[in-house]
Amino acid sequence: MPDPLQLLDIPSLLSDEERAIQATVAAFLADHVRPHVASWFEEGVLPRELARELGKLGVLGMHLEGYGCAGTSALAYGLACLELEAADSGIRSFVSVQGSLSMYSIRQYGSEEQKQEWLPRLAAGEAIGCFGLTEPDFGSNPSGMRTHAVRDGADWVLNGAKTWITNGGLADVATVWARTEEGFRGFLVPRGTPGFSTRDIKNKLSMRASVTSELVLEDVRLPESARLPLATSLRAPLSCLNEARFGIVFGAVGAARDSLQAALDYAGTRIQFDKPIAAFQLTQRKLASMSVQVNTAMLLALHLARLKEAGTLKPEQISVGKYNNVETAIAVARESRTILGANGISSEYSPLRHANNLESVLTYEGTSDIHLLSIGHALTGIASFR
Ligand code: TGC
Ligand code: FAD
Repeated sequence: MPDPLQLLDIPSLLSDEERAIQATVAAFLADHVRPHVASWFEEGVLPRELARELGKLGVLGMHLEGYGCAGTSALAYGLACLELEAADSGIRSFVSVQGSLSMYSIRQYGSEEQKQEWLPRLAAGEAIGCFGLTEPDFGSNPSGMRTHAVRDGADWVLNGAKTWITNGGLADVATVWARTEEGFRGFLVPRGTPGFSTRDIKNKLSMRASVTSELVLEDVRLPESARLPLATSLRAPLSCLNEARFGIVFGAVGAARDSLQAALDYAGTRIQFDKPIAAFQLTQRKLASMSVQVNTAMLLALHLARLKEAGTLKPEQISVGKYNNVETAIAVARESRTILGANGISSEYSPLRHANNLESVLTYEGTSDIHLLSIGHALTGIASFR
């Protein structure tokens, strides 16, 4: 079956280098992830060894400059996210959190010593990072966070709890956001620091090939050198979210493309009433409508990547992409699953796994409601979050 994105000849809009990076990531996933990911999803695991393999592939912090990072274009990073999420949202989420939240927070707001200590190991997948912003009582509204850090002589003492933290139970270093008397600040908390513990969240019906955890901080004592020196307000963590949300704009296209591809393959071979079901007009209507949605979502992603490369991409434009592409992807995944009939509920086929994962993607990195409010704010000049 042809790549559904060939319908509008979208690959012709990419450079040779961008196409080569996308193909390399897709080939890695075909060998190392796709054969196993349905069982990882069923078992609710993500093998830690995958981190080093992704490090060797060069996708961890690939859009960052220096310190062992590849320094690729924003579009190349987006295309990698697309392929990663076409395999499973959990794999893209691992890479997003490592590169765009953990590494980006250190690259952008860290000291030279912090960058030297962590970035090369995180880029190689020798160390794993996580990013703790959400708390049990403060998700969409991180400005209410209770986790706090208090100066004690030359040290800081942190208390509080974070929840729903991707990679939390795997992480060697956590970027933890806390309120202080001086404003919001970020801290690097290494695994093993006394008073710092993690507990994995089980029984997820979505994003199962991903580790999601609580972080608990009980009188965690850290030196001043553990604070991210350039992070001086909530603007710092929110700017990290822009990076991860950008990757999701592309990742969602990957989950949708893979779902459509599964439906196209199935419809071409499944015979009912003596014909392949692809021959029925109602099936073709579904396939055609889904391919329009996947291709237009991809054009939006490409446009945002070009704005990012030009240095003009605004948060509300990322909101347009995150909102539209995730809502589109979940609709496509659900529609694809209907074409597969009973087989559509089996883990042998990807669409329902994608749809289940996308329930998390709809919620994290700003719910669809929050992104609509960001767009509304940009249109009207009136913030209506609170
Ligand atoms: P507000 O007063 O609007 O903003 C505080 C300061 O931050 C600035 N700012 C931004 N800066 C850069 N990028 C953005 N997207 C920004 N949004 C706001 C703002 O200009 C201000 O700066 P300054 O200098 O004036 O102080 O803050 P607010 O409290 O009213 O909240 C605004 C709101 C609701 C949009 C924000 O809180 C929000 O985005 N909430 C959603 C929370 C969220 O997305 N959490 C995600 C946690 S991480 C995660 O989910 C990882 S999932 C795994 C994966 O990625 O794969
Ligand atoms: P709430 O904020 O309680 O929202 C509940 C509902 O109310 C939603 O429908 C929301 O849209 C709506 N709502 C809230 N405020 C408004 C408003 N002003 N107007 C209209 N509607 C509103 N967080 C991290 O910090 N790091 C991570 O690595 C991370 N990984 C995650 C991984 C997974 C699998 C999941 C599911 C979540 C993860 N999160 C992470 C948390 C995620 O960012 C939050 O779940 C998200 O920000 C929403 O917060 P909440 O779940 O508390 O929902």
